Amino acid sequence: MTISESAEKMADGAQEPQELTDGFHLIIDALKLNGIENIYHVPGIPVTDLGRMMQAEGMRVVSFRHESNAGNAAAIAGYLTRKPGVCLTVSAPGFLNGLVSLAHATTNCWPMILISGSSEREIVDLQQGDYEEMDQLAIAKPLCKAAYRILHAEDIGLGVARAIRSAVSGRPGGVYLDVPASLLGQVMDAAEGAKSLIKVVEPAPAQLPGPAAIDRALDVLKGAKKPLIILGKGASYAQADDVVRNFVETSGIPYIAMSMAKGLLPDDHPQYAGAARSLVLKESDCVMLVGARLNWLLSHGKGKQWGEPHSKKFIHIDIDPKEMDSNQPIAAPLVGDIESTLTALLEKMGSDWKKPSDEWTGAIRTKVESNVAKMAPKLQNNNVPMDFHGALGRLKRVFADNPDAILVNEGANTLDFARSIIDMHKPRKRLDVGTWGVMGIGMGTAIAAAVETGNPVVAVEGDSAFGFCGMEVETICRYKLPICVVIFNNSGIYRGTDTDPTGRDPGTTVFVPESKYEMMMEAFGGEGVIARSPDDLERAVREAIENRKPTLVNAIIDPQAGTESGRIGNLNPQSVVSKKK
Ligand code: ADP
Ligand code: TPW
Ligand code: MG
Repeated sequence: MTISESAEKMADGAQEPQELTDGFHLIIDALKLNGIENIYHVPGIPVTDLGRMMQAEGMRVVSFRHESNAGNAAAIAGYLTRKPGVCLTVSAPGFLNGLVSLAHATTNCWPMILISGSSEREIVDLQQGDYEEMDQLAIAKPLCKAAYRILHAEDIGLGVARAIRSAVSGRPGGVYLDVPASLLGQVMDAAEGAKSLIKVVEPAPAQLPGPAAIDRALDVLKGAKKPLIILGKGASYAQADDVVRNFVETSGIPYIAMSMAKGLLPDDHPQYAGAARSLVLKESDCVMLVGARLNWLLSHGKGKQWGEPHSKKFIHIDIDPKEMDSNQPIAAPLVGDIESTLTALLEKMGSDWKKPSDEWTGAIRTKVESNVAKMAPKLQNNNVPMDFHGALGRLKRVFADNPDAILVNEGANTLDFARSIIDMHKPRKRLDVGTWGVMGIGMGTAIAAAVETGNPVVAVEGDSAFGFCGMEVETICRYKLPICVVIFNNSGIYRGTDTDPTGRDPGTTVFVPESKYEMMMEAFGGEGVIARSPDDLERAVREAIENRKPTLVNAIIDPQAGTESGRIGNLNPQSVVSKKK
């Protein structure tokens, strides 16, 4: 019903005045009914009032300076909560700015919904040049898990329910929800509207592998002499922390954790083989993947790093059947959710499970201890200018004393060194660039981490990485969030030493040397600190965690300290021709 129709109906006096609702409120009610309380947003036509009304209705609406950052916030909110993180944007350009993060969420298997306003369908479809004209639904479709458009107010409940279920069921991912401007103003009877809403029942149903699959996997495990478990961010997403721990400890199998799975069990766990990664990947004869894909981050399960070809059997737990055999033959596929699958395995393992030999676990322990001892003196250096080890050695201590603090991490060297140096002690406390290695996730991630958990957040940022999202320090100050941004300022991408061979311009990877990033935080009322020594750095970060004030620590790092592309320099294409020059 249009506004004029319903007004007419009320005016003719034939009936009781009708209580009405509209598209704006139905969207809000549908989200709230499904437990979605936080919205990551950039206002503008046609969604400005929607954002305002969401706030008025008690939702937490965080207004960003750029949709990429709002979208990255929604993506990580999905990872942290197992509910879709919601990003709300305007049409065409705002939608496109949000779309990268929707694709990022999908790639990482995190549930997210991008709700974008859109222009008049009739004009868009005839390409008559409407305000911010774009066929958003068609553009979103190939980049996310599902995409829907709602045309009628009475379908809002259904549209939101479909979006939620699509985002969180099976392998989670990003969903696009197209909300035409004309939908928001549509009115309908309030009671009918309330009845049209859907509370999604069991949005992510448990999924169990059959008993034969469980037996097969246990047979493969029993036959292994040198088994290894790899925990991925699917395992930390699953929030089955106790079951994961119980399985690892009951099996006695050494494990390594992919970047965002660090801390799922504490990194100082006696079975943690992180510091002997090369040894276990090479020598193991059976690898059990738990919520981790054999993608580029694990060299597709082959190559020198993995030892002799065909020397291992793989067991793989994943909710998506298509993941099996994607890179290596999987001897024992376990298609199911991690909690149900590990529980089923545990039930059949019983209490007298034979743990791996001391020979295998002992060799790993020896390697871990010698590598940790080798690293220790480097981490204690107090060099000025700082190198990555000196600076991160101090942050390692800060996180050991503050296990609930959330570490957000991006950059190249800054990412790779921090990942291996800073131990995580609790699940889902390390948030980073994910499967694509996206620069610029830092501020959106930090903001959502603070909003969703209330915990203090320390964002350890390469200076380049920070540049992709730095304007959100204003958002951090405006919402008074307990976020400490630490910029590892080596004056460049990878290093600060590049030059232009012609002498005309700065080198392509360098920035203004020793830029005063701390002034950006001061500009908006936060604390800005320059740290030149590890002592300065440690003091400033401890203080920021303690007082929960928005803080930016500009940590000046030796421009020579990094290496090209951090630890993945081998992925840069090479040519004999360019080498010769
Ligand atoms: P990492 O980068 O840490 O190796 P990936 O993102 O590559 O992790 O892999 C995560 C995997 O976890 C995905 O294949 C996804 O389908 C899977 N997954 C997500 N949630 C669950 C769950 N609840 N149970 C089982 N598998 C899951
Ligand atoms: C969206 C390519 C990978 S790492 C990096 C870039 C630009 C910056 C590294 O410099 P930084 O870290 O952050 O100063 P450090 O410690 O090594 O000096 N655009 C996007 N994503 C990626 N990954 C890139 C470009 C890249
Ligand atoms: Mg840098």
